[in-house]
Amino acid sequence: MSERTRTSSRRFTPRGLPLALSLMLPLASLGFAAGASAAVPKLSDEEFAAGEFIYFDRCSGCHGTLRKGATGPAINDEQMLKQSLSKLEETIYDGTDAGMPGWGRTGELTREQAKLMAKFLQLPAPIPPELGLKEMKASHKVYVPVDQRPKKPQHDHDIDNMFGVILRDAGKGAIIDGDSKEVLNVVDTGYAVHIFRASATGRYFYTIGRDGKVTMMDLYAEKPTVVAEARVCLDARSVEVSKYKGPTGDFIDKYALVGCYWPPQMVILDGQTLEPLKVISTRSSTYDTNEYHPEPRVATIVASHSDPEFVVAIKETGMVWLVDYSDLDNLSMTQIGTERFLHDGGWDATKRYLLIAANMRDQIVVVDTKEKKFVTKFETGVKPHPGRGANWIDPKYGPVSATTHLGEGLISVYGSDPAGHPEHAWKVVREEETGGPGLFLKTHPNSNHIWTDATLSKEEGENQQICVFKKDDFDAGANCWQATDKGKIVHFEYNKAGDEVWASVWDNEGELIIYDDKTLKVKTRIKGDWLVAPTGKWNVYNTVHDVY
Ligand code: DHE
Repeated sequence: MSERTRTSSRRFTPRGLPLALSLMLPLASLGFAAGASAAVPKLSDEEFAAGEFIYFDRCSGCHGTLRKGATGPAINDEQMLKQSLSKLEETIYDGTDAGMPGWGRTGELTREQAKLMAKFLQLPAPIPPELGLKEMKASHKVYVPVDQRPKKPQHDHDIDNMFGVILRDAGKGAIIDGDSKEVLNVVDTGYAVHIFRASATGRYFYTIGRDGKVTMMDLYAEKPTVVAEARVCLDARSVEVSKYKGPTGDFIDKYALVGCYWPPQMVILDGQTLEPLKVISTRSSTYDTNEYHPEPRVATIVASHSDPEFVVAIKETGMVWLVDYSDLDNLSMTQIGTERFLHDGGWDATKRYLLIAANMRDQIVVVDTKEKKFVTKFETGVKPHPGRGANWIDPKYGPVSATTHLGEGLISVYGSDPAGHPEHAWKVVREEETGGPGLFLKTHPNSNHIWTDATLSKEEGENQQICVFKKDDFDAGANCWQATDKGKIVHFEYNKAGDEVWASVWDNEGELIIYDDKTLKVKTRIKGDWLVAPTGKWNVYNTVHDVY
């Protein structure tokens, strides 16, 4: 059997099912000595491939494909060789106070896998291959051609109140009728889908897998089905669909944009068929020091409602690109310097300002998409993480927006109405403790509540809590309760009417808990063998109209 060492030629195994399956094989005991690692470790090809997949699945999102760091620190082989294998194994298994999850403690990695990863990190990072239009087109499939799709819905369900739910570790997605709670279909998607987005008409749901596979589902079909797919990245987190109709043209559902983590690029696809049309590289320079970066990843993407533009956050360089899709042959864009390590974000209530977390700088940045300019940035707390955020009207401060934090149990509320309340705009006006370090918050214009999770808390039971704040009595603090005794609570979504909230129990035997938003009482629980590791979920109407 050949072995990987520091001097081995670098290569990367393209990710896919065979690799995922290889993970399910028990890893042989690796038998290396703990202590300062003077020697470079050795891994067999099989072990190296398993390490690559675990790195891709659990580590690259924070540390980067090339291990140059982003949300997590840089972890290249030289730095890792300075640590003993036992210390590295402990970090991987137990996590750190700085916020790294303990992958062993959370049950995601076995002790043997943590040992394997310690060795893997002391070897040079393999450089993954590039992916061009030719390879993307080879993966492109249209299952139902446009002219064979129905002209109107083939069922009586209210499409606006349908929900798309990620079944993360099953590589599937579920479509659920938000009124009857009937599971309309469970469909194959890419691996570990990160988000769903609805098309501008609300007819299609698009998903993006961590493996870069984008799928689209037709909600007019008798049973929602996948009508097209393509693999346009090797690692990805975001997808969005064009929403502009106006003097420049009708681009409703015309284009989809997928943002890749690797290769560092974005891809414009036909919104009806997912045919890949154009690749735009993000390799460029940092906004501040103007140094070349080999791996600027695409983080959040939103579609402008008022211009034919995708608004794209480029993580490592700290740039926001306004990509004008009205003429793909003569593509133009505005490149706006903001702050490094952009991650997630969404619109203010007017959909003019985009508020994005530069999480490793503890800041929220504000971009004015009308003037196409950077507005400002301000500190909130340790690693802000708004998801798409939350917008409401505060009785004292007027229109406000808010974020939770990865690094502490804190909700920060800031003014977001520079026209009507300039004195509060882009300043933190309220802060309250949540149940613990969390990922998401959500509200709805028809609700008096803001819901927060504490998914990242390491305290026993805290990550199973939900905490809710009142818009009209925010100072009263959070009303918190333990919502489950298994898995973790993650992510919320309202129904179209804004009177019901869906929360996920992130567990292999997952659940969706549906609350009455007024009484905070459980209305119903959705369970089933098919409900494997539910994470994000999206209501069609709220997603089309960016209601949050
Ligand atoms: Fe996410 C949003 C990246 C970890 C669930 N996540 C996003 C977005 C990005 C991102 C760039 C914004 C997409 C957009 O709006 O266009 N997420 C990353 C990471 O890099 C990170 C830190 C590590 C990784 O390797 O993926 C990460 N994310 C997670 C998780 O651990 C979660 C809980 C489960 C999972 O899939 O791994 C998770 N991320 C989500 C969800 C959203 C999201 C549910 C969308 C929130 C929304 O309301 O739109």
